[in-house]
Amino acid sequence: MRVKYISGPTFEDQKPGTSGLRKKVVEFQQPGHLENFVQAIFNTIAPCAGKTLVIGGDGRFYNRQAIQVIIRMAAASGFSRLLVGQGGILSTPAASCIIRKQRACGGIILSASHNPGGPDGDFGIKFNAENGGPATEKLSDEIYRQTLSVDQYLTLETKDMDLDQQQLYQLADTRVEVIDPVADYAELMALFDFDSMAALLTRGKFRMCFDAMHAVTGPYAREIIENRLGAPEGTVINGVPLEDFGGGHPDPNQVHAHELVALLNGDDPLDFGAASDGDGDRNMIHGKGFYLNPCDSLAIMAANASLIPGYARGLAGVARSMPTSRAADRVAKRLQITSYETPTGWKFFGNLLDAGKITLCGEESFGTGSDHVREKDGLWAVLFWLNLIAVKQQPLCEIVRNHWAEYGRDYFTRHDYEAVDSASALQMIAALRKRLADLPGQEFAGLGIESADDFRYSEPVDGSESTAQGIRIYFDNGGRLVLRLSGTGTRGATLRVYLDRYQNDPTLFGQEPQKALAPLIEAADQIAGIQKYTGRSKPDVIT
Ligand code: VG1
Ligand code: CO
Repeated sequence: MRVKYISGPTFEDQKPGTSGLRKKVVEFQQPGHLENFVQAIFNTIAPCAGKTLVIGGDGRFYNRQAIQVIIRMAAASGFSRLLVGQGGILSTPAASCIIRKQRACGGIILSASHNPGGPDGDFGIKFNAENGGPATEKLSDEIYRQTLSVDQYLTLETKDMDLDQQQLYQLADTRVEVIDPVADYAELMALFDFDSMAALLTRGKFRMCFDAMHAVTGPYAREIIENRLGAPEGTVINGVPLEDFGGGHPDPNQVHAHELVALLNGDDPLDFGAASDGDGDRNMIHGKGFYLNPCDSLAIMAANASLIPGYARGLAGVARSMPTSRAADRVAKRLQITSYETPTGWKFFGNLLDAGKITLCGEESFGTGSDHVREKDGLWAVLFWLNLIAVKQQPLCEIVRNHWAEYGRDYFTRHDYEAVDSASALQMIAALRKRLADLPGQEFAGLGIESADDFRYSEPVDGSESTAQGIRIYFDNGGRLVLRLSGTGTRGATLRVYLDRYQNDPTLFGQEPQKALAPLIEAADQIAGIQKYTGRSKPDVIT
């Protein structure tokens, strides 16, 4: 088999965002586009000879074609071993687990996560390093630099492989192993108390549903929740990964996971429901008629971690992304452990986890995880909650209300304005940035501003600096407003407005978050001119 050197066009639009490179499928289908990015990864981590690489994706449209391209290129670059998920499937947390367990030098994960799929939808590619975690800022920058200078890529002339059977192939000097995508991951979940959870799920009283949204988590959830824990067949719905996610949008929030939300709120509501996203790293969790905010979820996990076998020794520390509410900080304080505030994106947790500074971490965007892998992990979060419910013998809403009674409640909401005009969005942020120094002391919608800044982060482990990570405005009522532009969208700009406020008056714990945060929401518009710049009277998605 001969290695071919193919000269391709150069691409200047391959700067990774919050989580890898995401673009419309048609952009990835341009000749040489995918190849350019993959070659840039290989050039960055060269030499490839003797190394193991993990490859898999969320099963969306173009996943299979892309994997064939990557296998050929990886063999041409001389990797000694490729581990490819059967059917091209690997959830993001499972890929992280396999990279670590199989001592790979890293992995290529094909996913645009919660972005819509199909021929007109989005595709994505990200590189995870040998710790199993997303490429750090430094590594991403290096890959980007390489994308600008790749003038040829290496490949082999060979036909497509059958990825649907678990088998071994030899491709030039490379051994290609088509592996069970679920096995290693399912084994890792032994950090939970399966006996108590199985008792909960098979007693017949507790009824739950897991909505895989026709994305990657179906096979994982079926194996663990139905086969290993014994939940009735049918507990996992939309469990077959489809190229177009069944026409749905695999973003587990109250808007897109409406099928699940209905099951938790109807006449005969279930006790527990959860959904995951395209690549299986997010989780949305509901109790009976009760929505669990992801910020609260992280805090409650931290407060109760010692009840879970895998975390019985306690926590080294916790971390949350900056826009996530400060509920977890209150728990950390009481546990006398450090709470870190990082920029948005899982890549900022990797060093802290590797250095043993934190055990749990999370983001408001339905992401929670721990040091068991180096990615956020949707199904892990669901199992964590099932384990808690099983050992506490309390319904989810009671666990949450008891937590508020103990720590107070951090009301939180995020308003997304999607696909707005990029120039206007950038202008809005720039204008606000200019006024930051003048804001303290001013009053908006009856709320006084105490401080305002543009979040910058000094990485405690490698000392790297990340600037302009989101505008933070703190109010005298304990409220906070954060504004930033999304780094995962592919159409125009997406403005994210995060609002949170601490409440310690128990008589006010039962409010609807949009009501509790109404003055802040009004102040946000007055301060930033959201309606004026976006031309929208209300957000597209509220979480
Ligand atoms: C969003 C979320 C962020 C998350 C990222 C990747 O990024 O806000 O918290 O880490 O998606 O999640 P942005 O830049 O659009 O706000 V996933 O599930 O797409 O890998
Ligand atoms: Co995801």
